Amino acid sequence: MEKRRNAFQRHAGALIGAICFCGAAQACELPSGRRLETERVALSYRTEPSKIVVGEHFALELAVCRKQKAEIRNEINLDAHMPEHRHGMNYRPSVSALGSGRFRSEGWLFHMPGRWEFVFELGSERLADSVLVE
Ligand SMILES: [Cu+2]
Repeated sequence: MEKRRNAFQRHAGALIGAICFCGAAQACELPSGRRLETERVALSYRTEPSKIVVGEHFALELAVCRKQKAEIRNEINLDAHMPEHRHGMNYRPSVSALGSGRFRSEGWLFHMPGRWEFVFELGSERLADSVLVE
């Protein structure tokens, strides 16, 4: 565990191990929010408050579901960065698993206006979503 934490230290992200994303692979019913998917997983997320304000903390509600039976390592890593500026956040959000593929992540803060990209890594699956913060 300690070793793994070190491997992720360069990311200003949140990592949590040993999580079951969902029970069986099934039709992915997810709560409303922004929906992202790959061939193997789908997720929806929303921020709290829904409008991200520069320099103010926000939280993230995330729901994840497997579309296939494929093995997915039970790890989740959440991060955000500004691709044009090549920097990430100055804060490291925490993640807690709420069960049934639901997660709550707190401690997010975008310190500059512009284009930010959320990056959600679920095992080897990587999903990204771009948002404009004014
Ligand atoms: Cu920037």
